[in-house]
Amino acid sequence: MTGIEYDDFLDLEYQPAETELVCEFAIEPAADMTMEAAASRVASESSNGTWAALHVDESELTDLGAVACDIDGSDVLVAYPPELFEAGSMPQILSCIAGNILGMKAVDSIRLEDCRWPETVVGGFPGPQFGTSVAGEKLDAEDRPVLATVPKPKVGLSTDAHASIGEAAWRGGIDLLKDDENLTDQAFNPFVDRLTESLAARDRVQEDTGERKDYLVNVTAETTEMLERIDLVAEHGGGFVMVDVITCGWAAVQSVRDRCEDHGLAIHAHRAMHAAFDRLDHHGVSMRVIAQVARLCGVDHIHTGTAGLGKLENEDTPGINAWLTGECYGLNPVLPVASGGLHPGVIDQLIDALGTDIIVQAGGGVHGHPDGTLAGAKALRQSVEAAMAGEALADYATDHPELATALETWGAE
Ligand code: CAP
Ligand code: MG
Repeated sequence: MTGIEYDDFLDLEYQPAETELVCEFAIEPAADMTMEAAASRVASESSNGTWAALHVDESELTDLGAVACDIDGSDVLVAYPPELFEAGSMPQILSCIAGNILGMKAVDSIRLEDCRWPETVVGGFPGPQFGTSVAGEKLDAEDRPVLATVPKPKVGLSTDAHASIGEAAWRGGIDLLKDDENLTDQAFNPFVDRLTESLAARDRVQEDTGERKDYLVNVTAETTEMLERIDLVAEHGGGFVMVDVITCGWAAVQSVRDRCEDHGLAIHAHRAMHAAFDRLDHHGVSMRVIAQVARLCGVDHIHTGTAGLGKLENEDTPGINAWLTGECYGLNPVLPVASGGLHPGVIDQLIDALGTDIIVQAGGGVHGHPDGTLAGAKALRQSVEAAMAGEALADYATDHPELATALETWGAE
């Protein structure tokens, strides 16, 4: 008989094997607990231990215990044996490494900051089908940021109004029309009508401008319904779908990834509700880990913030983007999306901070232009042209009136 006790899960001499999933946690132990005691409880509860010492016949047990193997201030590394995980099941992995431990009394707070994903685990997942290559494969934006816009107000526009705003935006130089996160299939703008009218508008603009355009239509729904909506997008000639990945859940995202591969559709991941996990800097799950999970599950784009230039709180956008586009056992890189309070006056700084392999998404910063959506779209495209040419926005604006008006309205920071 062997004992499984909390102490069995702490070994500060232990060197994790390449095959193990190593998680970095920031931990604040409970008042009556040492860091060692808290760390061993985290390793235990997230693998095969519990609060009571167990007495198990070794011959009947696969040893799946995790090891808390390094403590540095509040940073704790925990190594997980790959056999603990079901291949290709993101819910199962998260139930281990971001499950019960987030609510344990042994810690005052705990945040999953980062993961080192081994090939043994990554190999169970497909990764993105297109990722960064959408810019050249599906659009004509290979040498510059992809431009997207979301009509505002985010809900309430009729189908006709929504499609005609999209048409103006595409004509002004936007590549992707995007639905907002809470626009799905409501009575004021039903899904199928919006899909068909918007794609008809897209086709007209493509014909007139000779530039490929597409539509990030929000298919978010209960999973079976969502898969049917994906089929409809393919049937009507769309090239992309948008999914609210956090509110849908990762199991649904995995199903979406499969179905999108059947049709050659790319997946735009919106992250509404991510802040419930990542906004507190001492508790929850970091956006870095959420982005990693999204890449493994196979989204092609994901929102990662604006490096502090927009309206929302952001966590280390450059670092997250570097992970999404860096090497990961051959998985395709994900195209990061900068969005939230962006307008033409900040595009030069945004490109300085994040480079050109991004989607720039602006809602208010296009449709709030005093001369309307067409002018707003032109202004955004002009700001990108200026930044790509290394010209100051104010200089470029002297013979680009739409940009000039945008800079007067919102300033050039
Ligand atoms: C942007 C947006 C996006 C946010 C989400 C909005 O609109 O459509 O949902 O970007 O945040 O409704 O706020 P604006 P994030 O361009 O008008 O701000 O990208 O950080 O996930
Ligand atoms: Mg939105």
